[in-house]
Amino acid sequence: ETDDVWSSERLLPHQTVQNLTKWSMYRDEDLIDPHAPVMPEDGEHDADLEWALDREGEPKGNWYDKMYSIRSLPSMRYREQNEEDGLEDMTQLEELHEGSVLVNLKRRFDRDLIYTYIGSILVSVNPYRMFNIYGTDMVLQYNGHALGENPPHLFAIANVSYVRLRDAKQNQCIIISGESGSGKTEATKLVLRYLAAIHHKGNITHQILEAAPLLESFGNAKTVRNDNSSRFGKYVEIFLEEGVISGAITSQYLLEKSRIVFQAKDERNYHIFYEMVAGLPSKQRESFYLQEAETYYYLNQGGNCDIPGKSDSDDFLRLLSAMEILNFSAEDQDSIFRVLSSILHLGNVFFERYEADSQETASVVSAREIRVVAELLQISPEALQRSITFKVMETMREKIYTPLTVESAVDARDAVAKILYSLLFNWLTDRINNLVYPKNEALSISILDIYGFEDLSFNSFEQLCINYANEYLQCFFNKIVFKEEQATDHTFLQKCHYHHGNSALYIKPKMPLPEFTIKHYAGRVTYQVYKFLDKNYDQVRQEVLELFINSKNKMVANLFRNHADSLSHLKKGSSVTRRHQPSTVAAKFQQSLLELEPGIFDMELVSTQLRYSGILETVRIRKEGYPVRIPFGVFLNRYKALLGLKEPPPPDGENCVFMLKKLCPIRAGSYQVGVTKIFIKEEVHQILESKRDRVQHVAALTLQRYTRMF
Ligand code: AOV
Ligand code: MG
Repeated sequence: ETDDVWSSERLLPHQTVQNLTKWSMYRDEDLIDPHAPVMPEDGEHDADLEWALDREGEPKGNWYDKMYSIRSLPSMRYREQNEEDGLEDMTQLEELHEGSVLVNLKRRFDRDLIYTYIGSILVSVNPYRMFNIYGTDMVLQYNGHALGENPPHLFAIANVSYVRLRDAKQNQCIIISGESGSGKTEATKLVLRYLAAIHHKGNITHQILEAAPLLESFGNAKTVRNDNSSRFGKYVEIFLEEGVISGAITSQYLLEKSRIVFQAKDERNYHIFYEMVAGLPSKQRESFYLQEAETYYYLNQGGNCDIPGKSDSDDFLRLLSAMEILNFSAEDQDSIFRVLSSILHLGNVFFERYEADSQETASVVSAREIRVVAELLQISPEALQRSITFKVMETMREKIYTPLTVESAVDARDAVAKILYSLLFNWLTDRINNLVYPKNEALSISILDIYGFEDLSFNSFEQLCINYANEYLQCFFNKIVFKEEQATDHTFLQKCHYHHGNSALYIKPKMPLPEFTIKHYAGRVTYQVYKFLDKNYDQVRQEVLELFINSKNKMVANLFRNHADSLSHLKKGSSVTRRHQPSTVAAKFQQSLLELEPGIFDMELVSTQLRYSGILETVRIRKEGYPVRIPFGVFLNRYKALLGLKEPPPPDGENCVFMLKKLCPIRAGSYQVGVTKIFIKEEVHQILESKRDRVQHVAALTLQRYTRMF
């Protein structure tokens, strides 16, 4: 039954650099209150448990007497571990420094163990080759088991998020961070697949799974770092109703628009263009006047239109089947390919410079392209040509047309291409959301997958945005992980170091160059601000909007009408677009473009990543602090059944400590008692949770036995 959702071949298509991804999981409310208790309230499952234990345990008298110790149950936490495999949980490292963390990760990596925990945070090292660890057998192995019971795996994280959602009735959020190419997007898809395999029902799950590769076709591209690099941020909420997936909402952020009109050396435009050009049946190709990818300026600037190991025509067929599953009508599909084709033709519109009244102006050389674009989009060719060669000023009585220079005309042309594509991308997301939108209110597990940190040979506005997004995420991560841990002077000091070291410094260049440097958490990046463009060119001009609103093509007209509507709700603001000039400071960044092979563990690269991703700090803090803090009442209620109690004892610290000591071997310093909460170490928490899982299992068996008896 689970097999069909696993059959997609889209997984792990191509590879470039090796990297490290860090996983973390938070509850929704952590976004607001980092001090919120980590433990859930007990749910209905405990009622069954109590019922079962009642039959066997027969608790009587005062609560101290009612206990029986279940310490004899084997603790899954201390599952046999092979010493040569290194430590599964780095909070257990005895000596803690960068070297020991690195050695541990490498030792595991060399034995094909790519996942390692830091408490409940998962670190993964991208192997760039597929291991057989994501099959149905693995899904079943991880389903319903606490973190420590199986070797580290992202399925364990996915399972925990589900269990917490169910028990605590709270929304969950999985945040994936790591630099470009580290495996975030693949991880997102694997989590989706895990959830789908276990909690699927009917078509909607299938549609949710197919939406991911569809959006990838339109929002991912080959970069020098990653053959399948996400060029937009994605936040997917998966809604679960009574244990099955009931819908999803995808939010997307900041698609990289400049790529539509410009690609750096060895990069490509969005996959979809190449897939369409390679895969469209010849009849449709002809009706859209399409030729080979190499003939289009918007596709050939990177120098190579192919990606080794990727078949664009096969992927196009897969895209068509995804569109079928997502109910795209033949008309929808036609409109989509029509818009995409028109963008390609638009890119081949060139201009000529001529002088009129001693003013430099642009005239269109490529009359044929203008005609084709106008025909495809069903707009007036004259109006199209005018809109990219003239600026219009409207007075009370008349319109004044001022001719544009060649440079401005190119910008105007590019602006039209960018708006067409980005509106199409938004439309696709909306379309998918409408289809799989949850019908009823339900709890959700969300996954955040953004573009990874980038430091390229030429960093422009896009890199600034991407790195800013990562900076923000890292800051959020710090806030959660480090704020959670204010137990000691030491962690306070760590926090100070951390924040101090990370503050974004603005560094002026020594020479008067049009660039600036920001000291990011992941290192210094110098950005080239070659020129700030006239804000008009990213803000689509009114006459361009009108031109497309009047299109005879329904979809094109709708795209622009909705856009115009939404604009009228927004205040006008300036925006900056990118200029494409060769960098004068490229050389010093060249070394950062590492070409790695599959299966190689680059110590230097991984150690840099360790440093900046705050992993070492995380291990230290998790190890030394008390990351789990539970209100007395919640603690006693949650674990009461482990001691055969029906009612929890009065909520105070003393009772918590008593219960804790009964349940696990306690060392000095493995817990602290606060005013309203008990603070415990990660490993103690895991022992408690494992026992609770085990008791629930025993309870289920007991229930079965009773059912059979009657
Ligand atoms: P990213 O999402 O983190 O980069 P991807 O998820 O696209 O990175 O991963 C890049 C490549 O690494 C994939 O195309 C696979 O070839 C390989 N890969 C990823 N995860 C695994 C895995 N678990 N096992 C084997 N190979 C893997 V970016 O989107 O660029 O930040 O903006
Ligand atoms: Mg990605």
